[in-house]
Amino acid sequence: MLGAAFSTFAISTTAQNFNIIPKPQEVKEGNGMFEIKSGLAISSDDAFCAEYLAEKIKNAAGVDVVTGGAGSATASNNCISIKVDKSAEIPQEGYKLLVTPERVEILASTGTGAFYGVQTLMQLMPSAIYGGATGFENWKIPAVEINDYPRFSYRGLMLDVSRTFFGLETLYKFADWLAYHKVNKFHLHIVDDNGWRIEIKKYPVLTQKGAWRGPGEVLPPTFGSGNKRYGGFYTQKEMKEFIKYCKERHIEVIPEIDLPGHSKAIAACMPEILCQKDKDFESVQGEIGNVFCVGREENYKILDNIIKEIASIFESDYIHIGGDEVAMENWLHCNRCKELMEREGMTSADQIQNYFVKRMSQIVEKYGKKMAGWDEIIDGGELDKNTRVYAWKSMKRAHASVSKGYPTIIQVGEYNYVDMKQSPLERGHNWAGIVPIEKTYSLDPCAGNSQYQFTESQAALVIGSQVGLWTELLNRPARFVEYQIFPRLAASAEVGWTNQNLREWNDFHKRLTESHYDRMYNMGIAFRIPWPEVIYEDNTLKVKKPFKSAVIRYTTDGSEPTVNSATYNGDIVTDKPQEFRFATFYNQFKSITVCASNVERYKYLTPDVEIESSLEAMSQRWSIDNIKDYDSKTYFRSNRKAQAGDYVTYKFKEAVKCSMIIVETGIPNIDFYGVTDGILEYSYNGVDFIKGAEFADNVATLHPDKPIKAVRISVTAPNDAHTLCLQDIKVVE
Ligand code: TNX
Repeated sequence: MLGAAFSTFAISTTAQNFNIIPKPQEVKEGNGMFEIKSGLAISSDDAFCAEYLAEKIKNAAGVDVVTGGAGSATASNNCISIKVDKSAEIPQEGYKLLVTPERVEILASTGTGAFYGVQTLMQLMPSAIYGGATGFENWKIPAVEINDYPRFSYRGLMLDVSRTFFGLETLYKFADWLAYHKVNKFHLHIVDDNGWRIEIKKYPVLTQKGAWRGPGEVLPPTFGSGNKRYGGFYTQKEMKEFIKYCKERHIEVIPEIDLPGHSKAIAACMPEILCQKDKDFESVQGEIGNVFCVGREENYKILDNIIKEIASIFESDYIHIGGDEVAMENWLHCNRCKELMEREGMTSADQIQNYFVKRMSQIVEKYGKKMAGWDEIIDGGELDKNTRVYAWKSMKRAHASVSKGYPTIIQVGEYNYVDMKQSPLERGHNWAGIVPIEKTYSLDPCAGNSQYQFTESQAALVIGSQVGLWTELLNRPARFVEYQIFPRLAASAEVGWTNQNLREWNDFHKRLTESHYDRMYNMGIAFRIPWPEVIYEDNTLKVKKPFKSAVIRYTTDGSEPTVNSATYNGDIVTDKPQEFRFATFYNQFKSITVCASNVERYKYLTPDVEIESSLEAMSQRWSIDNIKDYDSKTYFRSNRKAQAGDYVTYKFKEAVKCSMIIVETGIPNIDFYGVTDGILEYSYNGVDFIKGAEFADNVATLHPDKPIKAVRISVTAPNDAHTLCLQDIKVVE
């Protein structure tokens, strides 16, 4: 048992001296340090915990460590003892950690609790513990007593591996990273329109064909996969091994097979699952042919076969069946669905969805699992009250879910969607707003928001929260998956773990920037670094560091700052502020590059322009006129994919003298559905065109040396989306 030594510990109300994330429920500071020395003994009731910790210490501190069963090291002073005692009065997943100058003890009532005790202990060590860098000096752990347990039993991450495929190496890294943050659920969005990513033995076609997109594949290229074959999948064997790895780290892997919409990948392989109708209706994402027919009885046999295999691969009690964003009009025009409606006395599409969801719950239960789904599943009729609802659209929908009595996970866009931009300047979606880490941190899952507050009994139905990464925009830049998830996941981990009264943004931010950045760095995570705020005033560039220890580097010639650029050390007096570029650095990682926010980087011209194009607009809203008004909020969307030979010519009324023309394609500021393969040409006389630049990442740039009359986008291969979006060109003086 933990010794009487506690009484000598002063109680400190915050753990900030230790900068632990997620913040423990109770921390009592002690005196002195425990020093890790060679010959360290780790005794444990939990062999995995002992080996896990020993491995980390051996690699990082370079000392010998011996491990053994419980009690094996109690006599020794140089020891860490990990005790799992079922009868200990410690909550599930909770632990007590005692560090004195003599010894370290972890006590828990479950292996999970012991594992989390180990995680906290690691955070008390130098962050090299995560990096495996040997030879680090001063392996000391401050004396402390921590009593800790999670607020919520569900603390998760959702990752969409369909739109962008992530290989197993990435998944394994994430498992480690989640464990370090005491996150215990890994929700894999494993099937969507743009790729089927798990082997199903009964239907090998799903991964032979449905896992691939590209020219000549059953799935068209999209989201930057371009004019090449793109895809991948996990075999059942691989997935089972991964699940085992996660389980050792106390992480449950929850599979999602998104149904009955978002099903283009399977429909492309097995078109017979679709409705019988003469017209196609698009999903919100512009996909057609992606909805299961609800009236086709054979479909339930197929789904039964699939769920049977999913249930045997994944150990989770839950199977998530999606249910979101279904283009339901398809059902209302399908003979079989109409017959079904008639037979069942249904009058609305929501009821058809409810019928489908109920059939799915029967199948899921047949294989010993419980069903989960997105918040749309609560519409159109009742479901079993054990159904787990993932609220995503809004707090209003979360409120609707708990009001109807369903256990609910909060993954609400405006707080938890880490595919959203972190600032207006960064890549990402924005339909749920800008989601900076402060916003993620500000969520109290049990509270709702000012408009939709939860009563006590409603709050009791909230079993946790998670951040989710959808991956339409994840094709670039490199390691963007880490950039989007971290450190927002650290904030979310604390939302899930730490009691609300202990949480405060400034305190979290301090722990994050003083210690956790360094931990993440050592974990090998290319996390997002905030950029400096720069303003130009009184002939001076003034920089506000985004955090105390931030290193800001800058250039004076408009180029990208690098690790070798000058370090900012105070105000810069200049009359050429537009030439300066700044970025925050964390060793080799850096923030986005900015210039002074009140200085125009370029001076843009707005010459009168006429457009000629082989493409037609999807509708009046997306008219070609939108790209000649120099209003970046309006843009053009074509009614089809672009093909080789398609063109768009911007013809100036008068020849324009300018230093540069930047042609960005795709949705402005979100930057997808652009030109995949194409060239930008220009003309001095409006008739003869000269090849200028090739499009790369949707953009091409020209530097004309005399006044020009026209620029032309010439598409050389199909773009990797169902539509092509175009913007105003940027003409730089
Ligand atoms: C909505 S969230 C979706 C996803 C998209 C996401 C983009 C949900 C259940 N459906 O299919 O990827 O928005 O943010």
